[in-house]
Amino acid sequence: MRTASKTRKTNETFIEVACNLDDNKNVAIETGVGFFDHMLELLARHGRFGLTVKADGDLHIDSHHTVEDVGIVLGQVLKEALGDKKQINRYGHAYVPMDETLGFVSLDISGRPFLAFDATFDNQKLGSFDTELVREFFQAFAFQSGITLHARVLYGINTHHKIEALFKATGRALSEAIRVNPDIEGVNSTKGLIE
Ligand SMILES: [Mn+2]
Repeated sequence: MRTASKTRKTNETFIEVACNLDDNKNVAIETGVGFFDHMLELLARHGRFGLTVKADGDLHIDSHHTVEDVGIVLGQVLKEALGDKKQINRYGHAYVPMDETLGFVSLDISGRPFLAFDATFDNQKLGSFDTELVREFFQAFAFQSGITLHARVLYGINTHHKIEALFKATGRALSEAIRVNPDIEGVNSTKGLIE
């Protein structure tokens, strides 16, 4: 089983993340930020991997440190669980419609972190979640996991729909990319190594 877990403590947050890429039964998210819990649960469910996240952050300030630090630790845990990346598809892509909104994500588990992010949100807050943190989360996640991540809202109106479409699309793209494919010999790169 491809599993990993990590605990990270700073003066701003205490984060515990565990994932299991080969068993999706256990998904439990508790960050203290309701909308963010909703998004992480969608990410795991559509990614078809097990994920537990516990975060105790400085929410009396705002949700910034908590959301960013969960992105950091989640990226690190995913990278560790993927191990030598042998036989994984490596690439994943997904369009996700959400009523009037259409989201798109294309990613490569490349070892070359990059974020291309193209989305704007009219609503600055959803509950206690600041919508500008969506980009911060994806940035932290892509850079710590070593994933080349392109995320875009093609069109839409409702902020909740737009963000939800991006998280679902990321989950679905990850589900494809992390999947072991018996047709692939070794690492899916002519280089023979993905770091
Ligand atoms: Mn929703």
